[in-house]
This record gives sequence, C-alpha cells and structure tokens, in this order.
Amino acid sequence: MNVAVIGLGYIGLPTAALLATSGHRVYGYDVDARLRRSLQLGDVPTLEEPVREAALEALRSQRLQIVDRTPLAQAYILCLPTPTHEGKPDLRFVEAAAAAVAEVAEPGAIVVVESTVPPGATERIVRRALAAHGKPIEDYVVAHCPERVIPGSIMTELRNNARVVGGRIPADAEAVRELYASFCQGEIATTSIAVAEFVKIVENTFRDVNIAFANELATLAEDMGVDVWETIALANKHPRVDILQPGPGVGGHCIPVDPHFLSDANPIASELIQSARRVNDRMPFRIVRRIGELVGPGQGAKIAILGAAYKANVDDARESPTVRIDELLRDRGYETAIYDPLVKRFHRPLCETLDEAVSEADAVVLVTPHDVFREIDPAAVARSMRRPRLVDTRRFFDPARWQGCGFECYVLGRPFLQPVDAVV
Ligand code: SAJ
Repeated sequence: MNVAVIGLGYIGLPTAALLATSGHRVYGYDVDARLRRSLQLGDVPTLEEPVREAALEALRSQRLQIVDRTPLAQAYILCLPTPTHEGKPDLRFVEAAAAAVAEVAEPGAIVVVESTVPPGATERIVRRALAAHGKPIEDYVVAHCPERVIPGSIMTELRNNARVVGGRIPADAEAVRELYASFCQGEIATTSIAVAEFVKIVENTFRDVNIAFANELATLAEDMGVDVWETIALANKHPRVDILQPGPGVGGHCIPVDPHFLSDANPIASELIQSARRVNDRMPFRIVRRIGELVGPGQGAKIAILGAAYKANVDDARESPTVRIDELLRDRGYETAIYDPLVKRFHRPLCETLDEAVSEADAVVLVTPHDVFREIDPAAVARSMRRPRLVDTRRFFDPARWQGCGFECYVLGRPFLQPVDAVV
C-alpha cells in the first residue's frame, strides 16, 4: 500500500520506517524543512539506535521517501503533537495536517489520526477538513489509533504493543486494523473512534494519578518517619497492588499533558484527576524546600543538578522537573549548574563535565536517574564540592556509601536527616 506519514517526530519517523520495512511504499512529510532536508541526507536525529537503524534502512532502500509536500497516497497516518496551553488542548497541528490531507486525498483513502486528542476531535477535524473541499467523510476510511510507545524503547513497542483502532464505522476500524497488522504483532482491538480517543487519555491519566499517589505517600512517609520506597516495594508484593514510584515531578509531553484533556472537558467531574496534577506539580517546590533546609538560604550557594532529561536514559528535556527545580532555585538566589551527558538541547547552557557542575557546589541534586550516573564516585565528588550534601529525588544512590564519603543526605520519601546507620 502507498502510505503517507504526516509528522516525522518521535512517533511518525519510526512508524514510517516500520511500514517501509514491512513492505509498504511510504512517503514521509513534516512541516519542518530542516528536518526533511537532514532526513533526505540520511541524517536521523534520534538518540534511539534502533530507530536510527530502521529509518536508515528504510531510506536507503527508498521504500521510505521524504517528500516536500503532502503527497497523494492510499493511506495517511497523522502523527502531530497536541500540546496544551494553560490546560487547554491545542489541536492546530492536527487541523493543519488534516486540511492538507483533505486537499489531495481521493475517495477511498484511509485517514488515521494517531495524535492524542479529546473524544470527538478526530471525526470533527477530519469531517471539517474534507468538507472544506466538498468531500463527504462517508467516502473515506477514518480512524483513530493512538500511539502507545514509551520513549527509550520505541521500535520494540511499536512492533509488539497491543493497539486500539477506533473506526468511524466498524468497516473503517477493520480496514485500519489490517493495515496495522502488517507491521504490529500485538493484539489489535477495534472499537469506535470516541472510545479509542478516551482510552488513550485514560491510560496516561491513570499513570499520573498513580504517581501522584506515590508522591503523596512520600510526603506522608517522611512525616511518619518511615521509608516510602521500602513500603511501596512491599505493598506491591500484594497480587492486586501496583503503586508507581515517587519522584521530583512528572515530566515529558504526555503524562502531565493528557489529564488536561479530561479536566478541560469537564472541570466539575474531574476532581481527582486535577488534584493528582496539583500533587505532581508541587513536587519541584517540595524538593527545593528540602534543598533550602539542607543548604540554607540562596545567597549565591551553588547547587549542582544531575539530569536535565524528563526521565532516565532519554535525551528529551520537555517538561522536565529539572526545568522547574532550576527556575525555583535561581528565583531563590542559588546558583545552579546542570549536568546531563545525554541531553543536547536545553534552554540554558549545560555543564560539559560532572566536575564542572559539582566544583565548589554546596549540594548535588539527583533529578534524572540515568544509568551513566551509576558510575559517579562520591569520594571524588566530595573533594570537588564546597560542602558535600546530596539530595536524591529517586532513591538512586546508596546513601550509606555517600554518607561514608562525608555527605549529608536527603532522600525523597525517607525520614529527613537521619543518622548514618538508620539509612542503610
Ligand atoms: N515517573 C515517576 N514515577 C514513576 C514513573 C514515571 O515519577 O513511577 C515520571 C517519569 O520520571 C517522567 C514521567 O513520570 O518524568 C513520565 O514518564 P513515563 O515513563 O511514565 O511516561 P512517558 O511520558 O515517557 O510515556 C507515556 C507512556 N504511557 C503509559 O505508560 C501509560 C507511553 O506508553 C505513551 O505512549 C506516552 O506516555 C505518550 O506518548 O502518551
């Protein structure tokens, strides 16, 4: 089949590559001319090696072609971002892509929206776009098939995750299920468009609420003088309990965003969801308060932050808790130095080396639990610092080891400032 993938970001590009290596002829289009140009030259901007390899293979075989306008194709897969601004969903990228598709698509073409959208939006946007060209939606196959992959494991999850395909009518869902079955080995369930849209938002909201629960437990545990990490690990041994992990806040472009699609649609009926958002948004403030308790007031004290990415082992810093923690610290008069060997794009300069970050620092704060940070030698860090103090927001380091090197430690969700032997 000739398939056009519109939007070549972290979902569109690997999807295009997978379709191409599964025997389809694929056209990839993105509004970003620089991205198109670099892909045309075989330069694939991604940290995930399997994505790069699959994209290069698809480009070399010419089964994937990067095109400079929305092409004529038998199927269109729309993979555009849907950000929120102050809690309001912004669907303009999807609307613009749908308008361009509607202009060229011929009757019988498949139009799939993968972007996360509020229930009802897929059909409304595609119907309007087609109508603007006098084309009735009934002449097209229209579906929503939300992406579900986790950054860091994109190719594997694209191939293997179960998918949900919501069709405007059952026959549309079935046609799109067949297309996805050509590259996805996971179970593919079919339903209506609105259910598929709701499922996607519910999945990410479930995670946000569960993390908020863990974050609230961390606060309670500190007050009660118990260890939240041990508590959660033991509670999760119950066959019907599965609590996520506390942390410095929820980042990325999905989990902190998608709950707003529900609270925006019905602010009255989404009390728990909004409250979870607030709990998670408050975490950077709590971490900064603890830093203040450990280090004293700003007045030029230097804080070294480990990690700019929103989560472990990715290069993506969007909505990262580091951004907020850094802002709050600087507002309070601290000097900050951020070190993340994975992140290439950040709104402020990052330190080139760990030593540059920790040199003369008054505290080191672990925000992102990258595997590479496991190699850090606390004794060497202590020698560089003005005064060795550690704030570990992920219970990543072994506090006994750091304390053995002279560090005063605060670990989120553990009784604060306890003696060495109690922390082991
Ligand atoms: N986090 C915690 N505690 C945890 C787990 C995560 O604080 O126990 C934090 C992370 O550090 C990070 C944030 O939550 O800051 C989000 O990370 P994540 O790994 O939970 O999620 P994403 O945004 O990388 O990917 C999610 C996934 N959704 C679900 O697992 C339900 C992915 O499958 C979706 O495709 C993706 O959102 C998306 O695009 O919607």
